[in-house]
Amino acid sequence: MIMKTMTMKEMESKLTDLCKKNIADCSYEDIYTALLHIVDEESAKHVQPVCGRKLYYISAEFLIGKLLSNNLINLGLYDAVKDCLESHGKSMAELEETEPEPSLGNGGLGRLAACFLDSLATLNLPGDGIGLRYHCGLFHQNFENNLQSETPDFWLGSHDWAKRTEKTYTVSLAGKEYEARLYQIAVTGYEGRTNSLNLFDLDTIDPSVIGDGISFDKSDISKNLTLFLYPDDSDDAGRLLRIYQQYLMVSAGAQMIIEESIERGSNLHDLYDYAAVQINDTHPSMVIPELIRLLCDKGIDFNEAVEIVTKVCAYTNHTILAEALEKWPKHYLDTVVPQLVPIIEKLDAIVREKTDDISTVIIDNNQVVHMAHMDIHFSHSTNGVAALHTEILKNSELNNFYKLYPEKFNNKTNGITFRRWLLKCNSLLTEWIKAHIGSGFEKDAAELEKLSAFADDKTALAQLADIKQKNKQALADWLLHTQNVTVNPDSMFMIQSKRLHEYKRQQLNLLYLIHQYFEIKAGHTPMAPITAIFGAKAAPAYTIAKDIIHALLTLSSVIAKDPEVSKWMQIVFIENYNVTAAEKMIPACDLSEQISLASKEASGTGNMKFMLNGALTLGTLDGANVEIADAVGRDNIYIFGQSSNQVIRRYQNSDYCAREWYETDDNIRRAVDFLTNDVMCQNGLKEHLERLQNELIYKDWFQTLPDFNAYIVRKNQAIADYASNPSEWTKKALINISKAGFFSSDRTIAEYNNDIWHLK
Ligand code: 26Q
Repeated sequence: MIMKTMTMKEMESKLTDLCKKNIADCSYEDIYTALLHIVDEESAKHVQPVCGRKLYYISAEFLIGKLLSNNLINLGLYDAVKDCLESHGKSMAELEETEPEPSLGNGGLGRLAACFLDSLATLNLPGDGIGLRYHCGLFHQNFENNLQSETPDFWLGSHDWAKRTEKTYTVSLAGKEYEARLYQIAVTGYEGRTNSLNLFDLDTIDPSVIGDGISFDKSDISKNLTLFLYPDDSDDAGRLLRIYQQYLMVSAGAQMIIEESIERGSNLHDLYDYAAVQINDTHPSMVIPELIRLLCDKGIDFNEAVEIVTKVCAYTNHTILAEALEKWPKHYLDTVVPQLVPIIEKLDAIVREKTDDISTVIIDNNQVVHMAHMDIHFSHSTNGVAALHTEILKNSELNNFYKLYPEKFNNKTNGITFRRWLLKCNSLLTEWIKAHIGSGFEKDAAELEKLSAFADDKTALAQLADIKQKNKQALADWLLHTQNVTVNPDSMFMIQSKRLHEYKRQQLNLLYLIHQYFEIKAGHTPMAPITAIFGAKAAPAYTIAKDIIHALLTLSSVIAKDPEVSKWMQIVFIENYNVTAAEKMIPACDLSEQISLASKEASGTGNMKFMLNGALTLGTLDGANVEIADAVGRDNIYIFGQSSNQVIRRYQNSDYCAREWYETDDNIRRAVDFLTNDVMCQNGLKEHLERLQNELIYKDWFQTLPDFNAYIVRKNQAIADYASNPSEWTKKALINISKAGFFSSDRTIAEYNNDIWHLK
C-alpha cells in the first residue's frame, strides 16, 4: 500500500484554492503549477537536520526525468491527485504531458545518479547531489530522410523544479571571476526524508549565441558556460568548454561543502567527520585539487590537506573504454584553471616519489593529465559498477593501481529505483505484486522473492500474461499517438534501448533483422511475428553510430513496403528516446536485448529495468548481465556469444580479422552485403550504408561477426519458446521479477554507505 498523506477531498480543496477555480475549469498547466506548489510545501516538511557526516554525490549528469508523479508517489499524494483529477474528467497521463522532461544526462551514468538520489532520501540518509543547471539538456533527436539531426532541448519553462537561491560562490576561470548561483531541486524519498540536488549556473547565460541546430558561439563563456549538457568534444573549443563546466561545478561545490561543514561545527582538520564526496566518473575529478587548494587557503598545511581530502573522497569508475577515460593536455588546465596546476604538479610529484611505475603518474611525459589516476591515488576508494567490471579493472585495466592499493578497490553493482521503474511506470504489475505478496517489497525489494511461490499458479500466470498484453497495447497506443506508427500488440516485442554505441552493438541486431528478412523471403517464417523496437541517440559527431541509425531506419522502410515480410516483422525506431519513452517501453517488453561485446559494458541498468518488468533477457555475459544470469538461472535467460576472457585475449593477441569471417561465412556475407543492395540504396543513402558496410568488413572493432551466428540461434530459440509455450514463458518472466530485488538501488546505496560513506 502506498502510504496516503492526503485524502482526495483535501487535495480537491487545496487545488481549488490554489487555482481559484473549479478543477474541471482548470487547464493542465494550472493544475501542474498548483501541484508544484503543493509538492514544495509537502517536501519541505521532510527536510531533516544533518547529524554527523553528509554525502555529496558530485556528478556532471543527473538524468532525473519528469518529477511530478515521482514526487507525488514518494510523498504519498499520488492517489489523491489521480482520484481527484479523474472525478473531474481529467487524466494523470495528460497532466504528465504538461511537464517538460529535464534531460540533464546522456544515459546510464546520469540516470544512475538520479536513482541514487532517490534511494538516499528513501533510506533516510543525508546525501545531496552537486551538478550543473544546463539550460538545454541532451539534444532533441529528429529523424528526417532516415537520418538523425539534433535540435536544442530547452527544458526550463516558467515553472520548473529548480528553485533559484540567493546563494552564490565566486569561481575563477582563466583568471576571471564569475558568480556561480545555486539552484536547488528537492529530492523526496519514498516515505523518507527530503534531500537536495544542488545545481550551479551563471546568471549571464545567453541562448541567442545558439546558431543552427545545436551549434553555438563558443567564444564567451559568460554566455555559454551552462548552456548545453557537455557540448561536443570533437574540437579544442568544445573540450575547453567542458573543463570550464567541470571547474564551475567542482569549485562552487567544494566551497559549499566546506561552508556547510564549518556551519555544522567542523574545524576542517576533521572534515572527514562532516563530509563524504563521491566522484561520479572522472568528470568531477578536479574536486580533489580544488578541495586541497581551499583547505590550504584556510591555513591547513599541504600534506595534511592531501590526507584530509583522500579520506573524504571516493571515486566510481563507469567505463573500461580507454577513450572515455578523461585525459587533458596540461596546457588546457594552464589556461582554464592555473590555480590548480601547481597542486596537480605536487600530487604528481608525490606519486613519482611513491612508485617507479610510470603508468600511474598523473602528468605523463607528454604533458597529459590523467584524471582517473589522480582519483585513484588521492581518494580512499575506487569502485566498479558490476562484479565483472570490477574484476576487469583489478586484473587488467587498472591492474597497476590495484597492485599499489588492493585495499581501495571494491565493487558496487548498480541498481535502479523501484519507485520509478516499477511503482510509477507499471501500476498494473505493481498492483498484481501487492495482491500476491503484500507491499513490503516497496521498502525491501528482496521480498520480491516471495513471488516464486506463484511460479506454477495458473491463475497468477494468466494474470501476469494479461498485464504484459495490456502494457503492450498501451505502448502501441502511445506509439500511434506520439510517433504515428502502428504496431501489432500480438507480435513479440523485442527492445534494444540505450545510447547508440558500437560496443553496445545495435549493428548486431541490425544484421539479425536482415537475416530474418532473407529467411522470411525464403518462406522460413519466424514462429511468431516480431516487432523490433529501438530507442537510441547517437552523439552528434559519432559518424558510424549515425550510420547504424540510418541503416536501421532504412531497413525499417524497406520492410514496411514489403507486404510479404511486413506480415512477420516490423522495425520501429523511436524518435528522441528519453526517460519518458523508457517508462512506456520497458513495461511492454517481451525480450530485452543486452548484447554488448563481453567486457565492454561496465554494468548496464536498462537490463535491470526490463527484468523487473517481466522481460526475459537475450544477452552476452557482460556487465550486470552476469549477475542477472546467476540470479535467475540459465533456464530463464538467453545467453550467447564470446566470453569476456575470449574477447580480452583476442584484443591482446590482435588476432581478430573481420574480413576472414566475412569471407568464410555465408550467413555473415549475405547480411553484410545486403546493406548496399539495390533495395537498401533506393530507400537510404549509399554513402552512409557503404561506410557502415566497410566498417564491418574491414574493422569491426567490437567483434560483431564472431557472435553473429550464436545470436541468431539464441534469438530464434527465444522466439520459439515465446510462441510455443506462452505459460512457460510467463513463468520465466515471473522468475525474473522475483529475482530482481538485488538490483534495487536501495541495496546499492546501502552497500556504498556500509563500505564507503558510513553515514548515520
Ligand atoms: C568523456 C570525455 C569527453 C566527453 C564525454 C565523456 C563522457 C560522457 C559521458 C564519458 C562517459 C559518459 C557516460 C558514461 C556512462 O553512462 N557509462 C555507463 O554508466 C552506467 C552506470 O554505471 C553503466 O551501467 C554503463 O554500463 C556505462 O556505460
